[in-house]
Amino acid sequence: MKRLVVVSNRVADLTKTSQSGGLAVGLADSLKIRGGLWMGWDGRRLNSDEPPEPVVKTTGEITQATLPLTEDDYAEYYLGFSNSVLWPLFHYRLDLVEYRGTFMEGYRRVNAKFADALLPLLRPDDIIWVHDYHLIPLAAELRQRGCSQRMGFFLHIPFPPPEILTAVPRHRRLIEDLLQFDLIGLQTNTDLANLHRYIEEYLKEQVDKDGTVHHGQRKVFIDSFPIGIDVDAFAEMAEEPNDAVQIETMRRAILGRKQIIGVDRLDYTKGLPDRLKAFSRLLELYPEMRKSVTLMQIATPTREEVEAYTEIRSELEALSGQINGRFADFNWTPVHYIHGAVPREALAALFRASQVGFVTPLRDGMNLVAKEYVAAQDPNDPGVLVLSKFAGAAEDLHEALIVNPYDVDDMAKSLCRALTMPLEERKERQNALMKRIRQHDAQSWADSFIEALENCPSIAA
Ligand code: ADQ
Repeated sequence: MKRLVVVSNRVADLTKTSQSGGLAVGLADSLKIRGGLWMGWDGRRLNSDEPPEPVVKTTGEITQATLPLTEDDYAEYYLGFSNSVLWPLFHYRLDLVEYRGTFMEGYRRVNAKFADALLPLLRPDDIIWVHDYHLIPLAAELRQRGCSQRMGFFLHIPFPPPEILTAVPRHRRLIEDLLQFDLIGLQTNTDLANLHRYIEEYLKEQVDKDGTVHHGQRKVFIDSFPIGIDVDAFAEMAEEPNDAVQIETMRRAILGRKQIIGVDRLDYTKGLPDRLKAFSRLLELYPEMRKSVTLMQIATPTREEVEAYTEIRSELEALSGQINGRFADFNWTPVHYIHGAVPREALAALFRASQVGFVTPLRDGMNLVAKEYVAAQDPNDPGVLVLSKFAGAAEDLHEALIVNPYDVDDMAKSLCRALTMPLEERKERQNALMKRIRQHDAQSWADSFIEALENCPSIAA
């Protein structure tokens, strides 16, 4: 069995997979079984320009190699090209792209650094799995240094239509670099169609029916691998009594109130302002709902140094203040807004205690919160998932109430339908959704990607 080498911007703590998302959960077992190396940035920012020495630490079968970035790397590669160019652009938000020439240089420089640091740690028959938009040029950098190992790439975020992608300066080089991988994995069929179209229309190369691209002398295989969660682990967590959540749930039950829950990183792609507006519209359109429902929105701050992120924070705080100012009375606060992270155990219990999971990204690669909400439900009295049609998860989770996250009235009406849905219909939808999230869980995601990577024709062949 070949050793698995994983490279991503940050390295997850594999001793705490219960605290982590789909990536760490999916990879932990594969790394343990095959033995593995995981490399990424250690989160430090140094002033020096000296080539960074990776810190290598082995625990059991798994070795972690982490390296620091310089302040310039952080500004140009991380905040710059990755999060002010690729992130907004790949989420179809051309209006939020902030491009500077130095960003591209920094992006390439850090990918070259990663390649230099990884090279001495590689063995000839390793298989290498690279994650996400920060590291698109990594295979090209490694190939330039003589690596012929099999390399796969998985994009966690959407792949945009070519009309949007071509707004990135030097987009052709970016995609040609991407095609230095042997296997490219995307979340959904929509992403797949977008990449196929770019290859056919802009590179004038053919994509075979089975997803193979003949790029020069090389064969590159492209497919979708929808990521999932560890369903049983999350469901078990949700069943565990969580004191703080239980007390609050009992209090609501006595008052006959229902709860709608939203949980997200505080990101402009998650559709948070319109989500709050939809809740406000619900209270306007259906006055009988007043005092009988609350919206709990938990939002964890991220990337606060990027300007677009500070704006979303102020906008949300203002909106929740306005809704509460307009509708609250002395014993009912309609919006409960929590700015911060919540432990996963509490999150699972909160999902179970909420009658509606409200997940309305404007665009999302997959969205694991939608799947976590489903996994957490009580099968005898399940809640209802209201899900944006622009989340990757909507391609599969048909039994959710699918909404347009730009249409506040549509969302308000779906909220009302979810809150009043009869038990039988809720159970039927929940059953079907559970089957779907089990079919594409974290482990099957990792296994199917690794199997496809192992089956790629090797470069030497
Ligand atoms: P994210 O954009 O981070 O991931 P998502 O898939 O929803 O989005 O995963 C977020 C994870 O963080 C979930 O496990 C969630 O429970 C947790 N989380 C979010 N807010 C939290 C909070 N306030 N407190 C505690 N935990 C919180 C990217 C892509 C997604 C893709 C994933 C995986 O943007 O589209 O689904 O990678 O590929």
